[in-house]
Amino acid sequence: MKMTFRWFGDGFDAVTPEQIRQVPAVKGVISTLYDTMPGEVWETSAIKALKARVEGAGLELSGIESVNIHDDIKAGGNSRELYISNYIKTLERLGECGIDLVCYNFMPVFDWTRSDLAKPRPDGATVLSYDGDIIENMDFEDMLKSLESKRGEFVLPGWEPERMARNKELFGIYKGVDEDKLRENLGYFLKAIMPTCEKYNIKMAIHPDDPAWSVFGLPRIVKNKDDLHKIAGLVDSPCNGITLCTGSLGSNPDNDLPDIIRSLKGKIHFAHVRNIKHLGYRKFDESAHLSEDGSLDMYEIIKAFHDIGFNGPLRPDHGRMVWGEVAMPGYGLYDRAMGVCYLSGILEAVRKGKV
Ligand code: CS2
Ligand code: MN
Repeated sequence: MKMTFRWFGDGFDAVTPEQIRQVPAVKGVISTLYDTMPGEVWETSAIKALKARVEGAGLELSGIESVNIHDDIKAGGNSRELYISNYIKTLERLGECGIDLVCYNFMPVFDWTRSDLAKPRPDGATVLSYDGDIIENMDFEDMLKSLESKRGEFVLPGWEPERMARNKELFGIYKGVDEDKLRENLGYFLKAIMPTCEKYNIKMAIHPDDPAWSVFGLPRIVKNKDDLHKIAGLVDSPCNGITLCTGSLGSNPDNDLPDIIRSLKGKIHFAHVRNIKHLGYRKFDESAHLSEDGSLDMYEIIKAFHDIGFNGPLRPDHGRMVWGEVAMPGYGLYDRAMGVCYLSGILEAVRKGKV
């Protein structure tokens, strides 16, 4: 397992690669070209500049999160061939630059959903939080307004204002797309890109839906063990794999994470490790990474990754906002750095215990 840290790039992230370099154990960053829109072909010069920036700070660019997928590919719209060929061009350029991991998601319209981006906890930290009663009684426009009022100067991943302005049109293209259709469209996309991925040895790692159930009536196909195995079976290629995100899958207490991890031996290319605290049916707060602060057993999770021989990049995922830090919701430096130290401690113990 290689410890990494997500970085959104200069101008988008309050954290710098130089700061990340000082977090013990971190060898690389997971980054993206945050100013590209889904469907766009990435410029080689921009990929090279990103790599040089990261390497200049003494880190490696360990993977891309995310190359986002155009909604026409997900919904199977008329322009999907164009956007698939654009995606392939981006993969070729990434491959030429030596990138071997791409994380993506297949959530229609938007990325992760929360009802609160800064819920105070008793210790004064603020966290991302989800309350199904609030979300289910909101319409999508209210959701956008609430996010807008709390995101500060930061653009949330997967919630680009330019795209969200077209949300009615985006919701429209998913009419008639149920889970089976969405999965079929994912299979179509994966079959088209796999030859390129295999040529450059780029491991594609699909990120689970967050939360692990349907929101705003949209279909979702990356929610549980069964879904993940169906996806692994869509295309038989070593490049078709999973981002195992404990916080996303763990939003549903029925998901037994160590069991899911063990069952996906060889298919996990990337790990997001964070904890959440279940508060009731479809209600949770994000917590510190520490097992006792949340509902997930981080020791058993790290042990499962170790036992299946997982050797890809792992990163802490969302952290709390502590010590007055101002940063992208979920992506401050301090709590994620604490998460790295804690996870590294578990890993050292598991490795030395040789169990
Ligand atoms: C991330 C996701 O912040 C997060 O929850 O794990 O935004 C993830 O980057 C995307 O879903 C992957 O495309
Ligand atoms: Mn994640």
